[in-house]
Amino acid sequence: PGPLSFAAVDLGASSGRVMVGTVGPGTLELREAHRFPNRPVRAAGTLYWDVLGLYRGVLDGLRAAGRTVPEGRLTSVGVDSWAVDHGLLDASGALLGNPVHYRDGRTEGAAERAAAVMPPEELYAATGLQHQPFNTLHQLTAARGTSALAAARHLLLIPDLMAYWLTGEMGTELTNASTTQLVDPRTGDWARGVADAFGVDLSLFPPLRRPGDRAGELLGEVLEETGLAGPVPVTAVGSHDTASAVAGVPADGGGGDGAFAYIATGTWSLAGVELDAPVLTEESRRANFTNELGVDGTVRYLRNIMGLWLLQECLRAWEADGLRPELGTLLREAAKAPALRSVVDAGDPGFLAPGRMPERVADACRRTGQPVPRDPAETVRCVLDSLALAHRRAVADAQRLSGREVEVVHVVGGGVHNELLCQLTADACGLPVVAGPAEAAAFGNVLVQARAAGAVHGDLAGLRSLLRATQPLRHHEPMGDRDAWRRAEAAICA
Ligand code: ADP
Ligand code: LRH
Repeated sequence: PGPLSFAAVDLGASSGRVMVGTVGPGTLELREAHRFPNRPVRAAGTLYWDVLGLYRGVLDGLRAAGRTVPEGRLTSVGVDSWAVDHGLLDASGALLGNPVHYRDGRTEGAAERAAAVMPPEELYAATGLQHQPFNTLHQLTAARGTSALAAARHLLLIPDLMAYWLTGEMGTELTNASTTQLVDPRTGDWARGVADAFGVDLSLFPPLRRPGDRAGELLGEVLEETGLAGPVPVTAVGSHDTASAVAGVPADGGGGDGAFAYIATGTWSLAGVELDAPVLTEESRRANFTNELGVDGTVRYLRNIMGLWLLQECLRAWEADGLRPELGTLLREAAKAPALRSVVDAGDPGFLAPGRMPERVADACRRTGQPVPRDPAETVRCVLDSLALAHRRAVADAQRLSGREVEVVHVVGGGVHNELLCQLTADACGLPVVAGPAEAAAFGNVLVQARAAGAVHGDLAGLRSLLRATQPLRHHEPMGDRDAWRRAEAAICA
């Protein structure tokens, strides 16, 4: 049989896309069928995702995907998206209100509220999850007493909600479930003690499924809407976008590259290493490293860094001011701006909420006694230097805390298009960076489907070798003054 075609639905915080992957032995191609913006909406004081708008984008994307494959025939569909967020559904399966955005302010004070229920050391030992105010556990605590939660009989994480609308079947995919702070990373099962202590009803979650499991079949109404030729199975993938992105890292498992670190750079930078078992030490908790679950029983041991969100929000502010910023031009100017003139802590939760980003970056420089960026180019340079510095710290901490030495850093995600960021990351880490693919999450999504369908075989290393053999990658060698990064790090840590 010839190569098979798969649709990867990949919903990022800044855009959603439906990609078509063509896979066979020695063949791996990915084409964009449809991309649509993901624009949150604030209404009556709450920040929401436009979840039906996103689902419309998925349907439009599947229709576009069908037009690109012979006889409109897809072998299967897989869905991944950002983590932690969810819809609540009543007993009939109707959505009870719009899913709230993880950047909404309702979880402010989550750390204190949680500590009153369970000491943070105990919570970390049980779940291995870094503290983020938006972890599903804290969102459910914040939603306590609302009529939606009272009426809810099902809770579906965003990709599981999309899969439910596509198939009529409910499930909870494990890699994304691991971001709820309600899963024990040692067993890959629910952390029942945590759920009991926090009063979370685990029966809201439909049964767990794993990447590669069958997740249903496109409903008749979906086939009609999209023009696809049925039957089309939906396959569970690493439905957490970062799990799919890490599966889509073109690392050399054969030892050529040695151990690798990865940085998935999109709206967030997720920087860390892949492990066989979680690290649940107190030192790891204090360093705010997380143990999320990956494809094939792996552990994604990583830290969340604010990522290109800082840049996205600067661009949005400048646009609102009528400046009409053009990203390519700004990046070219930023490359010429003075290096490491000022840096901010790109791990600071103070940058989580939307709004006024250039001013907030300037305020952070002022507070730390550093020069304030004088124009957009200098602000962009400050943001990129700060991200590279945070990448350096995360890669170093991941090695120290896991005991694994790293020889190469793989950068995947939209940030691959930003050559300056990739070079600064190589310089800051003092390690070679391999950049690409930008659409690693879609590749990871497609490869897991393709393996489930028998189009490819093997373990993660085998899937990655197919990526390495077929995709263009860019190499960045570390350059410049190493000591400058050490000094910048010392300034931030002080
Ligand atoms: P997410 O999945 O979180 O929505 P992506 O992985 O799509 O994020 O990455 C989006 C980011 O990638 C943008 O915010 C932008 O900074 C960067 N990016 C995308 N295209 C380009 C480009 N052509 N040049 C530079 N940066 C780019
Ligand atoms: C990246 C991501 C990240 C989560 C955040 C909520 O898209 O899934 O891994 O921490 O969104």
